[in-house]
Amino acid sequence: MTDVPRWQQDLPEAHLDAAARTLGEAAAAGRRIVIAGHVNPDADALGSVLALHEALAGLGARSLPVIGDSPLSLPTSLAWLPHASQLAGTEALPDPDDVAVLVTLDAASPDRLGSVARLLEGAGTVVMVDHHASGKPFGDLALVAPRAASTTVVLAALLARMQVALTPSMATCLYAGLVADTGRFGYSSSDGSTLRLAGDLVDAGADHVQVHRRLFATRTLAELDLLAAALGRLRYLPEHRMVHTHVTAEELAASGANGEATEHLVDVVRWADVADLTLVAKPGPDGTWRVSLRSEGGVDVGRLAGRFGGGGHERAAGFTRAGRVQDVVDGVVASLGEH
Ligand SMILES: [Mn+2]
Repeated sequence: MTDVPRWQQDLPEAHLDAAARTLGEAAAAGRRIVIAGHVNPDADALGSVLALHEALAGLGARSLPVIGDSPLSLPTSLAWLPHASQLAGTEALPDPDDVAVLVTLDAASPDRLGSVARLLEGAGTVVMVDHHASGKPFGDLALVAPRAASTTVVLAALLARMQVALTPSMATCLYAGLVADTGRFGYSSSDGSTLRLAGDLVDAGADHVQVHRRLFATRTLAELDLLAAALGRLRYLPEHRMVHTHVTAEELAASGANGEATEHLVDVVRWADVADLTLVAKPGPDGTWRVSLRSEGGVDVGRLAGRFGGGGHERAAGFTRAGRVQDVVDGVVASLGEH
């Protein structure tokens, strides 16, 4: 085996061991383990939750995979993942006293857990598994590795530590999170260890063809209409090499799409050859804008988003803000000028 991957250098071995032991013991005793991903789940959150659920149920735990959204609605690109139908929403949350272990996945802060956050107080042990640099570790045991390309990377190491043999369905879930969060291995967060893990997952039976087709190569006509609307109002600010656009609430409603259709919008807009910085604003609840930022390296958008109460990574981040969309863009531009 090669050297310890760079991401794992940030994660104390003792934490991995302690988490593996806590989960193994609770599972062997048939205790209740709640596994929660962040609200409005992406492939990394969902893939992590479902893979760990299968592993722990297989070890004997009363495992409950949850997302703290109410109502819970999964994007069609992810709803096909193995065990997704077992996912519970807010209504199925057990009494906190009945929870031996709560595992949170891909959630950088308690508020990202939605209604599941109320279990943080009463649960026996809280294990946090995440890879966001912007988060504040919480819980009893934090497995946070900012240089890990995805939460599924950290989880795969934890499962290995627990000596769980990966099934094809676990591998598919882990692979989905890995390939999505790495931009199909195109971001700088990937290194040799990332690609070796991908190889191991495919060897374990991950259905990488299906993951690719469902996540990246299937869109409804309505979603393509939405994309056309966004690209139709693309603007370029040469002084900041910044490209920005937005979609309106009316367009979003007309597309019949949930958040999923707009999830990848920013990754198309950033194709602009002149774009060092990309901003896409999407309508959120109560007249807010959900702003996605992407950087090609010159600007740390995680810090930029932080100034507006958001967060994320150096090259991919976001924040939510109320007001007119032009004011949101102007605010970001003004903030760039200050640095
Ligand atoms: Mn992630």
